[in-house]
Amino acid sequence: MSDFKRTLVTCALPYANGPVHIGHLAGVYVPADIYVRYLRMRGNDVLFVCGSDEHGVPITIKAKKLGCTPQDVVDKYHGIIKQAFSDFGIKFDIYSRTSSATHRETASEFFKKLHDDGKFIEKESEQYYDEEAGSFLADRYIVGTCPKCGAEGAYGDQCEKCGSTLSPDELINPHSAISGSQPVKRATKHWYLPLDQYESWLSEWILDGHKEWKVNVYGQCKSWIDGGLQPRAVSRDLDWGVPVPVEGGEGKVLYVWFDAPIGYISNTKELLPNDWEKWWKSEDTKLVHFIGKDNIVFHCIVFPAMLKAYGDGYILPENVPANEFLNLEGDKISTSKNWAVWLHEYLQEFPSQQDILRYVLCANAPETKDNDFTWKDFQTRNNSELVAIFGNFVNRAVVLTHKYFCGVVPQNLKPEDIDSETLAQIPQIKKDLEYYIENYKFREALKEAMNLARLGNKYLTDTEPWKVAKSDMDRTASILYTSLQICANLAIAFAPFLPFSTEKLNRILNVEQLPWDLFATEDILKSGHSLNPAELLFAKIEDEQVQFQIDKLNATKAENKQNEEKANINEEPALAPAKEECTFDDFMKLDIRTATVLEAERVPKTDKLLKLTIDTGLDQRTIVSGIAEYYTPEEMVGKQICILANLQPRKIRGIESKGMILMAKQEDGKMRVVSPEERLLNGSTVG
Ligand code: B3M
Ligand code: ZN
Repeated sequence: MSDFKRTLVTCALPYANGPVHIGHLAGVYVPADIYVRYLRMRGNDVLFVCGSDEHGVPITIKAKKLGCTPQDVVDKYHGIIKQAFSDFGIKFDIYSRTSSATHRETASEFFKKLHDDGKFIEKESEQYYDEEAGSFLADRYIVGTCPKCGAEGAYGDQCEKCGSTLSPDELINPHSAISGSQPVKRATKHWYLPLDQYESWLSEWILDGHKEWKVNVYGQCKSWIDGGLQPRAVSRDLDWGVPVPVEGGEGKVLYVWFDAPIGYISNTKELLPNDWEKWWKSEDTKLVHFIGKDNIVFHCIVFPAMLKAYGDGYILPENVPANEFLNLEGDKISTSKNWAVWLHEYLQEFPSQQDILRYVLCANAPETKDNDFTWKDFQTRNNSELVAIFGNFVNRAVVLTHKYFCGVVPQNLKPEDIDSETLAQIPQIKKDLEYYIENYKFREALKEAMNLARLGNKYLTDTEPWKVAKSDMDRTASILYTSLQICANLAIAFAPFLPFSTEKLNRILNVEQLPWDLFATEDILKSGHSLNPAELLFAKIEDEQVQFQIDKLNATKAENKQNEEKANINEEPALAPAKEECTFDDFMKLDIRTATVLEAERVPKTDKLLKLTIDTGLDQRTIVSGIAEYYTPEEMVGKQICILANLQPRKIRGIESKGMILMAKQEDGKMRVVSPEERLLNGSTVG
């Protein structure tokens, strides 16, 4: 265990613009909760802090969609999210919200101090402005055609179709999502945190000082730092958020990523108004942020730079165990496409079965790479692990104890080697489990807990007390005594992972939660101790239940497809404007011919260029063409195309290109080569 006196654990504050789903749980909240429960069981002083992130554009967009105020949106979802966490046993010490008065004051004061201390730079820049709506447009409020994939409705910060990160300037045909009008550029002033000034400090702190961070986290930090950090705007032209508290800040609010992480501090303050500082300003506190991979830069670079700039003894995170993403049945989880398993819905369909989901999401957690949740896997893990191994073992041990010993832990009357050999394996399991949890490897840790159940199951199968009982009650007593000790160990090992089932198990064993210190010790359940009647720890998931869920997802998929098709029909891209008249002679100057692509390869160090060797009928020649965005080299080989054969040769990237490939270009950026309807001789003229 570490040398710290206390541990402050935070979880990313979910945006209060929708309910939470399995992706949230798997990536952030289940691992954090396991970690906290474990530390608590070991007697550590822990504070577990979270809350809703109620500012930012995602909230205002949702409000617009629903035709209500942002406050209505956050009030609704804050309640739903808080309830879902509590239903799943995620036991925060406080779950507050960034619209609270404490947060507003704290974030405001934080900004003001950095401002007054001269830690910001002020800059004017040109940003999109909607003249009809009379407001500046956040990146999310600018929509247009994606320059990468041609999809309509891409946002100024991202295309949801192809996942590319965009800037508003890249969008084709940008227009305002508020009024639909064409936005104009207008100058506006903002405050920036000059991250470049913190670059060498960050490099030393993370790249030299935290090599133990998860590879995905360390790697992202390294690429940000190596790429050179830029000043980041910490204010926005928006009317929803914490108002900028300094002169010139009218009509502006703090950037949501500036105020949200301060939420960790304000929520601590709200819970412990007189005692919060020891959690934030003492070198004895270990600060750990649990987050998803899209939040790494904010937690490892921006927030630490803010804390460093503020000074006053604020500590920095000791670790930031960020997870990758969880997909659902092979597709990216998407709130807008309703492609998710919502926690509140799960509980309606699988009442009181939170632990199955906790188990599956941890066993399959996206710790090192994106992972997939499937209902089939959910069923298999429940039926063949929780039910068949853990549940089955406990049930057999308890039922047999009731049958032969009236539910009282028997005496160890006739021990044999197999008993001590079995129990002797527990200390190693405990050690491994501890190592894995302390190093944020929760999947591996959970495997160890399940191995303990496997050990018990195997022990019963090997010793067969139901047979021995026919002739040797003393030996039966020892077997059940040993089995019940394993049950007690299981009630400790699984406690951080499966709180609801562990509670049941404790009830069956008739014990209060056993402390971690008893794990792998002898004689946890004394002979003479009475058990309660057996209950099933887990129930089988039937095929029909799984099929119901799959059908539901298929229906969502079909609906999405229909909507997409409708949208495509309604939103045909505009055509390019007609060109000026030309003479017949002008046209006749162009030598357009059919040709076949013989070879194709990418031009090294470019995204767009292919080098093609083509047969024009007249000769074989090289053309360099910017079509790599639309065709792979393999797709091009063998294609018959049309070329402008008499275009003046020119050098592109040092390669002589003779001619041009004719392409049809749709206004949204989509391009296709022009080919004769039927294959012709190469060199046939087009005119
Ligand atoms: N609300 C983003 C997210 O849910 C954000 C996290 C804030 S943590 C300070 O991805
Ligand atoms: Zn795209």
